[in-house]
Parts: sequence; structure tokens; C-alpha cells
Amino acid sequence: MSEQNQQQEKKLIFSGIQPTGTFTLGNYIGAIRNWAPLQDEYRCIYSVVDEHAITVRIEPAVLRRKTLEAYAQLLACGIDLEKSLLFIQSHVPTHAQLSWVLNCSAQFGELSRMTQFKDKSRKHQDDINAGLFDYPVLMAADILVYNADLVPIGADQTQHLELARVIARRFNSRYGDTFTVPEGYVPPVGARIMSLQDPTKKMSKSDENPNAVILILDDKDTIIRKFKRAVTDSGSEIVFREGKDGINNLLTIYSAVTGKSIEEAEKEFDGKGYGDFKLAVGEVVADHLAPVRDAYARLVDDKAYLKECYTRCGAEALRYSQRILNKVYRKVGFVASEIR
Ligand code: ATP
Ligand code: LTN
Repeated sequence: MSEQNQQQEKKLIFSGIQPTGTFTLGNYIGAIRNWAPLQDEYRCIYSVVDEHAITVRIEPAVLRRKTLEAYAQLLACGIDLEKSLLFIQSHVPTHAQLSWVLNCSAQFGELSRMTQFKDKSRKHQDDINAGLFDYPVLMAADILVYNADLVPIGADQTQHLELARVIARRFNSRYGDTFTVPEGYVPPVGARIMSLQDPTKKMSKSDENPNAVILILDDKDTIIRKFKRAVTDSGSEIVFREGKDGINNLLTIYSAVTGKSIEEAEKEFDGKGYGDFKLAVGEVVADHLAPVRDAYARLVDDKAYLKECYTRCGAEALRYSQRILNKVYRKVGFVASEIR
């Protein structure tokens, strides 16, 4: 089989991440680090979704800076542009164009039931804008405009993916077979990394307490200090058990980073104290993230290189998605245009 045919035989993956801050160890273990190994088996298309980011208030200068930083962080985490595409969502207008068409296949009731919308409208009561409500339709467009087969997501995004599947099926039954109905791919280990200060809450980049969150660009001393301060319990045993949320979280992190099972980790630390264990987790996390931090430092100031990367990938994503958008426009009955 020719290399090009093999390439076309491969299933297609799409995933996106919002540039709303430096990525956390939770984003990394639950999402980003799973993207790199998929690149050999699948054709992968990844995007920094800046259009999603303006559904909550963000300063224009901050968004611009964070978008470029997010792009550099993803490259530093191993997205390989020889194998995959990585682009900025607003550079590829087909997403927003398809999202308008899909709006007319999405129901008000469905969108009202989305828990992220309910959470975010509670959090931003002074700005419950239509974009916040429509967020999942743009996400559906991101995926369907490439006819992606598989979508790597964290557990919190499964409701949005299910809606994308509903919209795809509804469109197909109304207008004839057009979209692939995508499958979700939730990573088996570390789908939910918890806050170091309140281990009943997920680690989140918008947390106001910096000690609760490990950022992938934190230096070694900072990482070790944050783990030393991690909230645990009044016991002394390093075992994964109900009620030991702090220790469970640290064991999950240790296991996700070293590749050892939880049982192996429990054995390794049998008889040791919490202090030693926290230090060991801090060490392995810092060593694991060091190459990411180094690669990021090399990339982030090379604005010309970043521009060349996102321009090339964006142009290719546009070409690819334009074909699918044209088909959609034909199916819904828009008059063919020579302008596009
Ligand atoms: P924010 O604080 O801005 O809401 P966040 O840190 O919660 O952001 P998102 O940008 O919503 O993260 O998510 C990016 C990706 O990282 C998603 O796929 C999400 O499922 C995953 N993710 C986020 N937090 C965690 C976590 N604590 N554990 C595992 N995966 C996570
Ligand atoms: N909603 C996702 C980000 C996102 C996404 C996508 C993920 C936007 N479009 C398409 C997968 C596929 C989030 O907040 N993590």
C-alpha cells in the first residue's frame, strides 16, 4: 500500500484545548500528554480554541499572549508537525461557518441542559452571553468539519461530545449521510487529577490558590514545595482507600507519571511516612516535566518559527475542512458560490 493510501486508511482524531492559562498537571495527564502517542496510529488534528475562550471575559492582549503560549506548550509536549496538524481555531473560518448551520440542528432544550453552561452561567452571572450557551455547537463544528472518528477528551467533556453525536445523527437523517458520528476517547489512567489543597475538587487552571495547582512550566523547587504542602489526612499509611482523597490523588499522579500501578506504588512506599512520599512524588513530577519546560523555553520566544507552524497547519486544515463545508452547504440547499 502506498504511504498516501496508508495515511488515508488511518482514522482521524480531532481535539482542542482553550488558551485560558498555563496548562496544569491535570490538563497534561488528563488530556495533552495523551495526544502525542496517538500521532503514530492516527491522523491527528489539534487546535488551540481561541474562539471558545471569548465566551468568558478575557483581555484581548492576554488572549493573544496566552494563545501563542498555549501553542508553544503543545509543541513542547510532543505534538510533532511532521505527523499532525496544530493550528489556531480563529485562523480556520470553516469552524464558525459550520457552527451556524449546526445551530439550526441543535435544540434550545438540549443546550440548556449542558452542565458546563449551567456552571459557567452561575459563575459569570453578569455575562451569560449567547456564545456561552452555544459553546457546545462550536465544539461539535470543530469535530464534524473534519469528519473526525475519534475525540480525546477529559471526563468532563463527555456530555458535549454526546451532543455532537446527536447533532451529527440529526443532520444525517434530515439531509442524508454527511457526517461521521465521532467516538470519545477518555484516557484510562488519571482522567481526574485533584487539587493539592482540596483533593475533593479537580485541579483547575482557574484555581485562585497557586498551591493547589502544579503548572507544567513550574520549576523543580516550586513543584516540590507545592507537593510538600499538599493536603493529606491524619493517618500514616500510603494506601489507596476511600476517605483518603489526598493520598489517593498523590498515588494517582505517581502512577500516571511513572507508569507503575497503584499497587506497585503502595508496595514501594510501604512503611514510609507521608513526608518521604510527597517528596518522591514531587521529584518524579519535576523530572517528568523538565524536558517540557526546556522545550517550551526554546520555543516561546521564536515567534517567527511559531508563526510559520500555525500558518502552514491552519492553511492545510482550511483546505481539508472546506471540502466538507462545501458538501454541507450543498446538502442544506445554499446556491453554489464562486466566491469561496
Ligand atoms: P478552567 O479552570 O479554565 O475551567 P481547566 O483546567 O479545568 O480549565 P479545561 O481547559 O476545561 O481545564 O480542560 C482542558 C482539558 O484538560 C480537558 O480535556 C479536560 O478534561 C482536561 N482536564 C482539565 N482538568 C483536569 C484534571 N484535573 N484532571 C484530568 N483532566 C483534566
Ligand atoms: N470544550 C473543550 C475544548 C474543545 C474541544 C473541542 C475538545 C473545544 N472544541 C473539540 C475536543 C474537541 C474543553 O473545554 N476542554
